[in-house]
Amino acid sequence: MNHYDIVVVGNSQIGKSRALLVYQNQEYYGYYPPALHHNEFATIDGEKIVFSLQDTPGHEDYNQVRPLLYFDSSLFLVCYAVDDRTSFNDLTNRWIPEIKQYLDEIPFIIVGLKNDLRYEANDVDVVTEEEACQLAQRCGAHSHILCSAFSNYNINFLINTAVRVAKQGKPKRKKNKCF
Ligand SMILES: Nc1nc2c(ncn2[C@@H]2O[C@H](COP(=O)(O)OP(=O)(O)O)[C@@H](O)[C@H]2O)c(=O)[nH]1
Ligand SMILES: [Mg+2]
Repeated sequence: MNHYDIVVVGNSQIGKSRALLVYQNQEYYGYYPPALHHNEFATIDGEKIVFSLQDTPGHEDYNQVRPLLYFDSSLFLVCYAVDDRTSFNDLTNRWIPEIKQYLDEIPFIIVGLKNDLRYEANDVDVVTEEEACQLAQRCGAHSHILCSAFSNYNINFLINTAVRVAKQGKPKRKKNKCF
């Protein structure tokens, strides 16, 4: 069975882990272990595949070790939170250069997390969909997807899209390959 690794990156506290928790358990509240690596099975266009979701710690303390989690990546979800402009600016300053430095040819999707806060935060300089789409086009991302773990909006769509895009690339390894 072909195997695809999907790696989630972005600043700390933007909702990466919560989004993965909601995808796996369909629940927002609950314990989520840091930097989880979780295998999932799916059938896409009649083909059975296995894919893994790799969470990563965004904090700068982990700059040296985080790239170890990029090994064998098939696709990156490069995330920001819509109510956190610093996290959006850091896509350009930090995250896109980092993934391109390690793996230039790997596809990536720009992901706007906490989209529920777009409608709540009056005094916050929210990131508009238009500017995020422009960034996605400019930097060669596959697409830009908005979602919210809190309201379970687009979470399944995000992961399903990620798996399909990853599958369009080459499979990274076979299940039974031995090292
Ligand atoms: N309003 C809202 N808050 C969220 C959402 N996702 C996560 N959070 C909150 O944001 C904080 C950081 O979430 P976490 O998933 O740990 O962020 P990570 O550091 O990027 O993994 C927590 O307090 C979450 O409850 C969301 O979709 N909407
Ligand atoms: Mg986390």
